[in-house]
Amino acid sequence: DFVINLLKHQTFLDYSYTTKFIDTTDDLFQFRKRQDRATKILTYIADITVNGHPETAGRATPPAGIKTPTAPKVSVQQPPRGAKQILDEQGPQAVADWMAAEKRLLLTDTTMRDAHQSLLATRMRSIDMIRVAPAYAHMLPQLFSMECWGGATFDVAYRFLQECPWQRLRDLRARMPNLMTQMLLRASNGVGYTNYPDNVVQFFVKQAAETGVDVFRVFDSLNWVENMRVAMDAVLEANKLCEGTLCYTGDILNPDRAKYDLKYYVRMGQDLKAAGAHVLGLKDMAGLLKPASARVLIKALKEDVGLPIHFHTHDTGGIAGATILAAAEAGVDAADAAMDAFSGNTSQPTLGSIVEALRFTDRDTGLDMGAIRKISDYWEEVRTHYAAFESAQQAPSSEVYLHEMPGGQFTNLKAQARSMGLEDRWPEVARTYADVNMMFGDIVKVTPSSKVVGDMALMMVSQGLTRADVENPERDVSFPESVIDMLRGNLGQPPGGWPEGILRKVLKDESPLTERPGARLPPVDLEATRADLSKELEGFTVDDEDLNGYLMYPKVFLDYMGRHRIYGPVRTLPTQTFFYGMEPGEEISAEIAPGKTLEIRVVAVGETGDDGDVKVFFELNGQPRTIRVANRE
Ligand code: BTN
Ligand code: 3PY
Ligand code: ZN
Repeated sequence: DFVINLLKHQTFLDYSYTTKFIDTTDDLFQFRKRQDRATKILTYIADITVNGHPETAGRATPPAGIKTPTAPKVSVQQPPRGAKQILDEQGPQAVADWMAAEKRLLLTDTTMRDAHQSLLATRMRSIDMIRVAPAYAHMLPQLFSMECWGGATFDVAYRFLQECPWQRLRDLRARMPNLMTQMLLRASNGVGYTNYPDNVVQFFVKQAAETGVDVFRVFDSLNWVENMRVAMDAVLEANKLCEGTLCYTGDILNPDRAKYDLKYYVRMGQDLKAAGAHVLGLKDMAGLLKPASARVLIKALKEDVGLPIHFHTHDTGGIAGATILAAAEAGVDAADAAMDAFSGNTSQPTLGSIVEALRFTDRDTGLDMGAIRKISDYWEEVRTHYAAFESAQQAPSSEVYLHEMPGGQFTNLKAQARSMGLEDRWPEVARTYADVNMMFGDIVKVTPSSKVVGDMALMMVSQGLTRADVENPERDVSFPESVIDMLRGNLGQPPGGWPEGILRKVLKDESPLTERPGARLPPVDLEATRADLSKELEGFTVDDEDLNGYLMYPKVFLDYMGRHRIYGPVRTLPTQTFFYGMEPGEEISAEIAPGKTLEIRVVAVGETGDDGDVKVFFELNGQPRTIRVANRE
């Protein structure tokens, strides 16, 4: 019946459909009421109400009676002009020139990407971002950019939040027409954990630019500029702002860490400039850059590279705010901060306090403190909904200077350690992480190289192995797959190459790759892949966004699509409903399409029948509806 409905549909006959067509065209499903979007969503709510959400089971719960957060109201007028207009009207070089000419310290708000990645294991849902996006556009038009995409948010959206990351980007883009959107791109690793063929990286960047990314922060997890060119060229090709980024590790003032000294960073900055970067990103993913080092580094980079500099750090050690102020004094052009309620610890330093600290100075940001407080109040309400994912440190910790873990990895590694029963041995994990870094020759640790170091550290702690045990040629060690892959050269080359001892121990006689992995990977036949995927999805029309999702994460994407067919657009549910279902008597609304809002009330939840099913009694827009779901408890 579905196929007949589809073949007869005018939009289908006109060839004017996209992948979203089936999803947004209810009359295709009229043959079986069970499959319309409203029923799918009720099925989801019923399932979660009866069985709970697997991701929140056994975790801390939000306060009882928690309500949907309300964002500050904004006018219906157009928001004021912002940096986005410079980009659109004059191009990316004009944005860089404007940055360099600005006296103010420009700020990027990271709340929608790095802050929740670093505090809540990346679990923030789109609806909580979309609701406040117009407030940013109207109340904080002086922001440099909104970091709201990329990094871990891409796969977590599909994998755990049952939503399409592309749709998130489109929705945010539309609501912040004056602000530049920013993403974090792991160069040849895309938004994944391994190198992709060049044409996959190019296709991804093109699509991200088309769907709505303005600023691309491009970095390589081993600081290998050679491995960044394909991604950077694709950004330049798309006429978007290319932030070629160096990752900071060690301490330039420490003579014992001479591998990453001032000369090293200046040289890398010059290489990134030569590779076409409009802006130099300085990415301190672990929060290791101290105020005194920042003064020296920023000054040298400004003088010897000459690009505007955009500084990113984490407050894991508790003094990152001081580093931003030192960087501002040394002339850094832009810096990242998180809205107050999502700041501090493994996240970025506190936006409002940076703004306040610079008021009445020559780096005054020009941002409105009242607006910041209102928006932060909204985020505070949002955060309470994610109690289940609060896993980060309770207080800042100088331990970060020992382990050098990126803020975005910290929460994940702790969760991994917990799931392996190693939570009590966290200090040992941290020390071992530092040992593994040295065993690999002191490398930059950032996704995905940081994950490899973490995998190795957890394996060693769980098996009681020391660095000396692992390096002992007499001793048989079975290495994690990710370690073997990295030493094979599949993530690229670290400065100075891999230490010979560990290389031989891991690879034995195998010879490693020393050229760029992408140069070896054959291009993917995009159209053949699209056709195969469409077949796998029973004729579903696969658009470029979906194809990109599949190319990055084939299995994750297919699982998402499978669930999507059963549960529908669950991204439109309030967060408390998505994670906890509904109570009898509770009422919510969900806008499943522009202007199409479902009013959903749960009347009662029945007992489990002999067949193991539970009936959940709803009112949908005032009409009674009963949904049966299996009790899987
Ligand atoms: C997951 O698969 O763990 C993440 C997304 C959860 C999707 C929903 S939750 C209700 C239903 N039951 C499941 O086990 N998965 C789906
Ligand atoms: C990511 O790649 O997701 C990061 O946040 C690295 O710092
Ligand atoms: Zn970060």
